[in-house]
Parts: sequence; C-alpha cells; structure tokens
Amino acid sequence: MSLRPETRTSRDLAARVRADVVRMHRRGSNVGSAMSAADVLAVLYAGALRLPGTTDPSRDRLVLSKGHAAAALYAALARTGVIDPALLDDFLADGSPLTGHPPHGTVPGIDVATGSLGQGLAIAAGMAWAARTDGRGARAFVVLGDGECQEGSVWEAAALASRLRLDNLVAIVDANGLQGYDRVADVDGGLALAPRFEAFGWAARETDGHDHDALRAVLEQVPFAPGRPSAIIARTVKGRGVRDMEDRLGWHYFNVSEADLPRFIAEIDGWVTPPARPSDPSSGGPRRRQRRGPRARAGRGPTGPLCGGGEP
Ligand SMILES: Cc1ncc(C[n+]2csc(CCOP(=O)(O)OP(=O)(O)O)c2C)c(N)n1
Ligand SMILES: [Mg+2]
Repeated sequence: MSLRPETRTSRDLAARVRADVVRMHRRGSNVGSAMSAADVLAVLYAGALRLPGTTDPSRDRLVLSKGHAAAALYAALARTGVIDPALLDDFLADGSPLTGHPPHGTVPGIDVATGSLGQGLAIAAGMAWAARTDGRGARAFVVLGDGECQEGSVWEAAALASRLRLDNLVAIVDANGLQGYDRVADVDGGLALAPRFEAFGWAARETDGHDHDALRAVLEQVPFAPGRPSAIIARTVKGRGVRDMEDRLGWHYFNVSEADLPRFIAEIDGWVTPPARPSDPSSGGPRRRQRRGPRARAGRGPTGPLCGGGEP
C-alpha cells in the first residue's frame, strides 16, 4: 500500500475521501455516515494499519461493520493505491463492483462483505482468533456504528472476544450520536459505550474521532491491556465536513444534488483543520449539538431530490 501523492498525510487523505464521498453520493444515501467515519478510516489507512490492501497473510484486517459507509472505504482504498480511483465514478451504477455495501471477493482490499448491522464484530473476532492461531501477528480492526451497538449480536461477540482474550482485536465505534431515525440516546437510553465494553471484559478508551493526532495516539496504545480486546469510542459528528450536513438526521438519507455539489466540494477543499462552529458551546473540538425539540431534526434538505438509491 502506498499513499498516492495527493494524500501525503492522513488529513490529506481524509479530505480526499470526503470529496469523493460527496461526489459519489449523487447516487444513493448514507453520505452522513461515510463523512462521519472519514477521519477514522484515513488514520487507519494512512499508517495505523499494517499492510492494508495487500494479500499478505500477516496484514491487519479491517471490517467495516457499518457497511452503509462503504463509499468512505472505497475512497480510502482508491486514494491509497489499492483500487483504481476511476471506479469511484461508477459507485452504485449497474455492473459496478462498488455496491452500496462492501462486497466480498470483487474489490481488492475488502476481506468480508458487510451491511447487515451487528455482524462485523463477530467476524473480526473470528479473524483475530485465526490470526492468533496461525501466529502471524495480524490484528483485526472493526468499525461499528453507535446505533449498530443496539444489536444483541454485538454483545454476544464482545463476550466471546473477551472470553478468548483476543487482545489483537480492536473495535472502533463511530459514535456520532445519530442512527437511522433518531438520536442514539433516545433509542438506547443513553447507556455509555465505554463502560459497556469494560463490563464485557474489554479495555476501552474514548477519543475525538476527528482529531488525527488523538486517534493515532490511541491506536498506538492498543492493546490497552494484555489479554483484553480494545474498544475505541470515537466521538464524531455525522456529516462532518459539510456544515449543512453536520448532525442532521436527514443526511442519513438524502443524496447530493448537482446544485449543491460545487459548494460542498469547495467547503471540503478549504479544510485544513476543522473549524469549530460558532454555535458550538465549546471550541475545544467537534461535538454534536444538543437535541432540539421532541425528536432529532431532519435538518435542511438538499436542493435536489431525496435519495434515489441505497437503503435505509
Ligand atoms: C440488521 C440491520 N438492520 C437495519 C439496517 C438498516 N440501517 C442501515 S444504517 C442504519 C442506522 C445505523 O446507525 P449507526 O449504526 O449509528 O450508523 P451511522 O449511520 O450513524 O454511522 C440502519 C438501521 C441494516 N443495515 N442492518
Ligand atoms: Mg450513528
């Protein structure tokens, strides 16, 4: 794997990924989910993962359990030289290998098909177990959604991973506080994720999921405790990178209109360090706004039609 010249740093890579993601979502939904995970994936693919995109048996594995953010994964693979960037233009087109959820066997660098939420942690646990058995030193990373963590299968897998003492397993939760139809806290009652993982025998840390230095620092510390799987709760903002999308429930579903595209791309291209929004109560970093009203708001929609592809 080599970073392409335009992506010398993880920040460059994240900006490329976001621009690709926005372009790709002229078709299909889930743009906010992909933008949310862009920094986590950029830090992983810009150096934290060992030998990603290769077929080396000792490579670290990456499972995108929140498979609906596939566009961000495809963009990361394209901008790190694993797949042809031209493929991104055909995202979701008939016959394209870049389907709405990561496929198995047709796209280099993707080890497992995902998209049915709640399955990725168990798969990654199996990979970690296999890696330990074959003694090659590979680690398994899995990126989950915070809404996804309501799936009981996540906690079955968490218990098993702890029982097997899989300290080569790392779960990263993209904790953006939104799921498909509401705020996560309004659905799960606001149970904190880090203590939940700890209760299942994991070692857990929280970090800002858009701060590359913080992400790198925490990733360098895995495993956090010998004999325990590691959980990283990455606090993120859904739609991060385009203010109209940030923390807006509707952008789980909207696609990007041709009319909005240039403005969105310009905003992403202008980014060096994500600025705090004036309305943020703290200027210390990205944080979602407080919930307003009885339900999470859908937010300002696109100027074009609602999503025409993908799925909820
Ligand atoms: C088993 C299953 N149920 C429902 C869905 C439909 N679905 C796709 S994304 C989504 C919301 C996921 O929210 P979260 O895990 O918080 O991810 P985010 O989009 O916020 O990153 C749902 C319910 C699915 N893909 N799989
Ligand atoms: Mg979420």
